[in-house]
Amino acid sequence: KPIGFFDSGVGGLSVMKEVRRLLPAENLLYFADSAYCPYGEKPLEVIRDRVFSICDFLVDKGAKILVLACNTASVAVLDDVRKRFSIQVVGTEPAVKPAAAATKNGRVGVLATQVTLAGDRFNSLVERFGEGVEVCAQACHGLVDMVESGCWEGPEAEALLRSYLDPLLARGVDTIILGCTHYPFLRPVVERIAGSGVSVIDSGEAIARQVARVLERNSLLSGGTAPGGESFFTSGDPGYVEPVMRLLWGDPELVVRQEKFDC
Ligand code: DGN
Repeated sequence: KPIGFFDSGVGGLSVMKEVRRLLPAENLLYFADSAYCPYGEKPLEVIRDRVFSICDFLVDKGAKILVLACNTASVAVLDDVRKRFSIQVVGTEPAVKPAAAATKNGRVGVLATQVTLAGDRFNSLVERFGEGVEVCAQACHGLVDMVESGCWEGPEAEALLRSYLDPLLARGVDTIILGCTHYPFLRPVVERIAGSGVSVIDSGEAIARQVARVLERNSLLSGGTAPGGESFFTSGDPGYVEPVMRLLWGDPELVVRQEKFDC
């Protein structure tokens, strides 16, 4: 049985890559809700309906657990999804805890979507783990679209990222959290702009470890030794999504199938 992943678009592949690294024998299913991307500025009810329909689809395909590889969807509807589905659901959240442990000067910057930063879940993360730390949040309009369109380096990416990073760097942050699963694909540019004195942290590895723990606890780990396979789906146009996924996943043969459902 596969692990079901989804994101508003291609960003969740950054999480699925970490899971693939840690759990090579697992079968993986990925759904990119490209027709509705980005979620960052959508009303909560729309996000909830989309997430429910996608999770239904993944469960129908045999998913043994679900991974909401999207901070925005996790902030908005993780509790609702857990109530609705009987299988285990792993969510995503900005890496405030590791960043608070890593910072030396007590100043941390967070890049994420508007919805993620405005949610109670984010505030409670900062309250729980950010004691004594100044957390500077920066909503990054447009970064998701940029990654979706296959632009993750070059002058355009650099200029937009600079406009978000400069205010954080001016406040002296020594640690930057990539609080959206699309942003790890922009990491090289972020690191170049931020310079060597700044650490850049994302949640991918921690989520992969959490996925492994959940599988183990529920006796769901694949017992096989053969490498697992992957299947990819999108609600958008595969002609547009497939080339981007091929590059991000690193497989020129990867096939993306279209799966549409209204809600
Ligand atoms: N990858 C999603 C996240 O982690 O928040 C992006 C959400 C969006 O579509 N804006």
